[in-house]
Amino acid sequence: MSLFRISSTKILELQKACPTASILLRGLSAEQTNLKSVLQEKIPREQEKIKEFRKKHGGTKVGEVTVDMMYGGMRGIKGLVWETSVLDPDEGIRFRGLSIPECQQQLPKAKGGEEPLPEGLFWLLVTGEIPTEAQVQAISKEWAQRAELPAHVVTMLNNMPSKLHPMSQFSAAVTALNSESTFAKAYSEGVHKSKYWEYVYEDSMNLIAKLPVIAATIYRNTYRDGKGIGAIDDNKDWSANYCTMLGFDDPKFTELMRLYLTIHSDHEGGNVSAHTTHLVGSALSDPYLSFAAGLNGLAGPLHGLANQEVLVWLEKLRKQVGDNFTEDQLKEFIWKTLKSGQVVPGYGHAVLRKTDPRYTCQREFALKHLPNDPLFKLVAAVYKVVPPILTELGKVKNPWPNVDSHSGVLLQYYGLKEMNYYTVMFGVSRALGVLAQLIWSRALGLPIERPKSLSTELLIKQVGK
Ligand code: CMX
Repeated sequence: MSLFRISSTKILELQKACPTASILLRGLSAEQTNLKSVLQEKIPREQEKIKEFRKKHGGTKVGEVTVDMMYGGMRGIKGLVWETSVLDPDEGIRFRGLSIPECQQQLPKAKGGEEPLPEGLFWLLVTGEIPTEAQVQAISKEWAQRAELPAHVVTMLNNMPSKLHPMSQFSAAVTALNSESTFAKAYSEGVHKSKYWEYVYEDSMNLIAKLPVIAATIYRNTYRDGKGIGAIDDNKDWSANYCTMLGFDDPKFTELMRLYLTIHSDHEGGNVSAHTTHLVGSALSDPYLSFAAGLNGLAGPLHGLANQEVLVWLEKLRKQVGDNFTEDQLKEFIWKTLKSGQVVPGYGHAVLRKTDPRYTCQREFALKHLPNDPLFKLVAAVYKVVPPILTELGKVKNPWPNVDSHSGVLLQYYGLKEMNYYTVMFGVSRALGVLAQLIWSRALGLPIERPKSLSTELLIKQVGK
């Protein structure tokens, strides 16, 4: 049944005439396994909706900016539109309206598996709809078929010095992939701007497909014998292929990776990696250049690198207190960290004000699969001791753990011990969110980003008036 040939104008008319039309259309897109075709139908409707909204409410105020906000990292300023997810300070992230437990429940899983497939999460982020199993399988296949790396990127990766941090290798390789950009080529040939999103879509799909190959090559070159990572299997999902290429064959580890790659994907638009990808993309730099810029931001210790920092910190703590520690010993170590002017990695957040649900779901995974692991017991004990201490400090707005506080212990348990590599895995996942948004940013014709800045001198003059 090829109902997808209905024009978008017809669909808009249908929606206006019949309130149940959206449900009907949802039914139609459930039959379509080609993500680009689903988008082709959705984009004109969304463009029209936003046009109407801006016509009516373009001048409506949504907030105010204070001097403290300007000096304080723009906290709380509503200045960006981000379609794929929204972060509530108390409840945590919702991907297109779905919480993490809802995603775990509703997104398709691998045969015999319990955790959601990141392919399904990507479909949800791009379309706003929960995909069918057939749609998820189509994405797995498509990514497997797009995974091959160009020879120059393989050569480049194989010649990286092993002392170069895996995140630097990662962002350099993604930058070099821009030789393959269909967007950059189409732009240089003068493509019409209404077509930008189609090329950004193609680049994004190719990039996501290639990321596990790049990431696994970095792992094996840096920490193993550097021998070939093997071939991508068309019949395996994205996470399973990644695990095999890394050299891990425990099905429980693959399940962990499906969960890991799902929950690290998106955290609305203002965080450093998302905002950077968006900002660079707004200059019409192609998706490879935009995402590589985002990766460089993710590599900062206050952002994604915190998952590496947590493990370094935990190892020091364990070395000092052993496995039969007391709460007082933990407190002493935490205060020592704070008094030496360092942060407790994995705790605090710029937006969240409660325990991160991404922490909670990883804790639940640990309680189910590794309840007696000594490192997990240490992480669980730290969870009791750190929040009251950070609260006592008086200045920390969120004393609760974030996602990075728990990911490393799970990876350690399954034998992926090289903590300098952890942020690369975060990066593979982060691509899903920021590239889903990049497709929409070009589809909606969002302009080059250019907020106004002021000097302190001018600000004093202006406020003093
Ligand atoms: N340990 C010690 N001090 C902390 C702290 C922590 N975990 N979290 C915040 N603070 C301090 C800040 O450094 C700041 O101190 P100064 O005023 O002396 O500079 C003060 O508390 C107020 O900060 P805040 O408003 O609560 O937090 P911010 O929004 O400025 O920063 C974050 C947020 C995440 C950078 C911060 O909590 C932090 O450094 N945490 C540790 C690093 C970490 O886990 N990062 C990962 C975050 C998740 C991710 O992006 O992956």
